[in-house]
Amino acid sequence: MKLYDYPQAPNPRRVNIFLAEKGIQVERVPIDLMKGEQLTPEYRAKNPACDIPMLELDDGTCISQIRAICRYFEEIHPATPLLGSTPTEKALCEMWEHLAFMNGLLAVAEVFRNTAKGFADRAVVGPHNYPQSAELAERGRARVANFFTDFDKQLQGRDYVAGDFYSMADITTLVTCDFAKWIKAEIPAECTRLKAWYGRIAARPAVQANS
Ligand SMILES: N[C@@H](CCC(=O)N[C@@H](CS)C(=O)NCC(=O)O)C(=O)O
Repeated sequence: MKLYDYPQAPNPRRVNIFLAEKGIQVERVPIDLMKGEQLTPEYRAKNPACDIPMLELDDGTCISQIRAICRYFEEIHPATPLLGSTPTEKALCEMWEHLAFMNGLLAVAEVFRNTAKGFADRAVVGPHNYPQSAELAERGRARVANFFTDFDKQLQGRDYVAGDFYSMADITTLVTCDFAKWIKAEIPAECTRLKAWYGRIAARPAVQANS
């Protein structure tokens, strides 16, 4: 199988950390987002969502969307579970990973893509072009600030985002905190739980290897 990758970008990094945690090696196919290689007819034919990462299985099946890709790897490599072990853990992991993506990573992206010069008509990832909006960028900043305080609160009395187990929810949250630096947003000093958690997760070898 092949993983279509652009390791500099935040979303592919989520899968790269996930795979490193599990010790899975996969052949990589580089797709240069700066050159627009995700929008070529060849790539579009494999992944109509025109995003990265994307996993192509040996039988030609193409799987995009990180939650789907990680689900696939969790099923074929269940050792070192990263999507939870019990029904409750699985649900909590999915819940908090989704919240980190929706309210964190997409909020940062809302600021970044609506302000960066190179994204003039590419404010939204995907096959369709959308213009930038200064109002969405401003709203995104407010959302990022709330993401930090909401996740700081979630970490009260918990070692990890979804509970007492390390999971994909931590990976997406950590990648979001790092992506926030692209818009010059840092974990606020008063978010002491989030800061302490960040220090522990960032020190993990799988994270260090994908930094
Ligand atoms: N919802 C997607 C997000 C993937 C995504 O947004 N990837 C970005 C890179 S961080 C991308 O492919 N961007 C292409 C573009 O900017 O046109 C997933 O879960 O896989």
